[in-house]
Amino acid sequence: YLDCSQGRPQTTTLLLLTFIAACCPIEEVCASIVRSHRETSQYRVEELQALRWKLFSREEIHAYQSKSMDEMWQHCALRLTDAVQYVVEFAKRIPGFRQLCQNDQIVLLKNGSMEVVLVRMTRAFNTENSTVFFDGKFAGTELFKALACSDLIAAVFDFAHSLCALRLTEQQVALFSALVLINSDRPCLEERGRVERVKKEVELALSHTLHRDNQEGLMNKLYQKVAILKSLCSLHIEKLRWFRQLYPLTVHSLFPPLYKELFA
Ligand code: MHQ
Repeated sequence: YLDCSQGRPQTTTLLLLTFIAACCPIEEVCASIVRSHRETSQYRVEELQALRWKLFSREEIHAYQSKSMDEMWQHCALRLTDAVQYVVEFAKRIPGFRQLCQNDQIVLLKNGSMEVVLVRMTRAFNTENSTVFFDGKFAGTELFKALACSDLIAAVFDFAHSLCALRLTEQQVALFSALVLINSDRPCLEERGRVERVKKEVELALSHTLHRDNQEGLMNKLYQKVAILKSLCSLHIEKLRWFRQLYPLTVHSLFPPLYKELFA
C-alpha cells in the first residue's frame, strides 16, 4: 500500500498516513499546540494581512504624540494586558502546563508572557514600512513618542524585523511560542524537573515540525532569538520601574491589575 512508485499515492496510503499521524504522540502534541495557538491568537493572520496597509493619518499620529506621558503609558499598558490575556489562555492549553503546580505556572507566565507577546508581534508587523498593528491600524515607532522610551520601542521593532526575516509558518510560531513559555531555566521554579519534561516534549514537537518542513537550520536561529527576547523583557521592566518612580499613583490606581501582577 505504501508503494507510490506510480507517481500518485493511493487513497489507502493517505488514510494510513492520517492514521499514523493520529497515533504518533509527538504529532498529537504538535497538533494540540498549533490548535491552542490558533484559538487564542487574538487576530488571525489573514485578518492582519488584509489590514496591513491601513495606516494612521498624520493627524491621528499627532494625537497620540500629544498625549501626556502617563496617559500614553496607561494606554499601552492596557493594550499589552489584552495581548497578555490571550497568551495566558494559550499557556493553559499547552499539553502539560495545567499539570504543573500553581507556583510554577505563575513563574512561567511572569517571565514568559511578554516574550510570547513579542513573538506574536511578528504576525502583526509589516516589514515593508516597519509598522505594527495597534489600536486598529498600523503604527510606526514615532506614534509611541510620548512614552519617552524610544530605545525600548526601537529595540522591539528591530526584533520584530529580525524574527519576520525567518519567515516562520503559523505552526512554527505556535511551537516556538510554547518553547519560549515552557522554559525550565526560570528562577524560583519549585518542580524544575517536571517543567524540564514538558519542555522536552515541546522541543521535540518543534524539531519534528522543522524536520518535516526541511528547515532544521532554523532551530539554532530560534535559540539566538530567545536571548534577545530576554533582554527586551528586562528593558521593559526597567522602563516600568523608571516610570513608576515618576508616576507611582498612575501605576498603583490606573494600571490593569494583571499588568501589575506580572511586571511590577
Ligand atoms: C498581539 C497584539 C498586540 C497588542 C499590543 C512601554 C509599554 C507599556 C509598552 C501591542 C511597550 C509599547 C503592544 C502595545 C509597545 C512595544 C507595545 C504596546 C501581538 C502583539 C501586539 C501587536 C503588541 C506589540 C507590542 C506593543 C506595540 O496579538
